[in-house]
Amino acid sequence: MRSEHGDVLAHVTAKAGPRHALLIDPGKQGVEIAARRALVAVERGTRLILVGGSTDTPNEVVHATCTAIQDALDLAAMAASQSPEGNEEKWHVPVVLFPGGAHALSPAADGILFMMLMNSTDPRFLISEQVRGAPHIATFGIDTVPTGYLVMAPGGEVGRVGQADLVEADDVDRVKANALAASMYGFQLLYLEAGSGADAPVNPALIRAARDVDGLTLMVGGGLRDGAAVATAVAAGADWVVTGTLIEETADTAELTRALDDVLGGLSTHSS
Ligand code: 1GP
Repeated sequence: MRSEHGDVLAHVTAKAGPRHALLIDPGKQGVEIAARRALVAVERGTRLILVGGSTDTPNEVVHATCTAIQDALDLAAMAASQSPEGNEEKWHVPVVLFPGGAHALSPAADGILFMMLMNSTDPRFLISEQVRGAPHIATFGIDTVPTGYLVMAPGGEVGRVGQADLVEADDVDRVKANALAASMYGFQLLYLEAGSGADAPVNPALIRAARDVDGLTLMVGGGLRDGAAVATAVAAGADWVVTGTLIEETADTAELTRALDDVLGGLSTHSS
């Protein structure tokens, strides 16, 4: 299925080199700030906007946030189309739901990471929320990206809310087994999560363990705070790096731009 911003599954799984996704948590920022941050991020080179969080993200708030971001990107695309130096294509970045449950959906998104929290001990996060959400997603007609979601220690809020049996930093065999299971389920994307605001990102050895399994696009997030950490994750095999907290902590556009340029710089400075 093609949304206004193209085929989301094809975009996410494209072999396009390492890319950056900005996480906008609608529970942690107003809609105007969210839209401004997304705009600056795309201007600097971010290729995906994820919208979601573990708490305080009811449908109305998620919808208002997706709408504001889409409006801002559409306006920028229109301005670019009318300028001889403008690059309209650059602004066609999908806005994708990264939901905490079936209560955090919006038809204004281009797609959704349709996730199984693989190490949750609660059936809600393994299958029940997905079943509750599926009819709404079908009505919206938005793209779905079949995603395995695995939460590592320390896990933060998502580990607590999602009742995850956390993967420890040295448990490479467990990550490999989860990656194999994700692949056998037909998931296209595997998201390795340390938890938003984690004091340490996912251990690169765990990323390498997942990378060993062919065919999965790997997304890594939680605790990535600078270009060096991004470079380490990319060298270990991450296709996508996700940052949220770092951007939420910036006070103005200049700081935001500096933080984004540092993170995006990490995509190209890795040595494999
Ligand atoms: C959380 O992986 C994301 O789901 C981003 O984490 O907020 O630590 O960047 P941070």
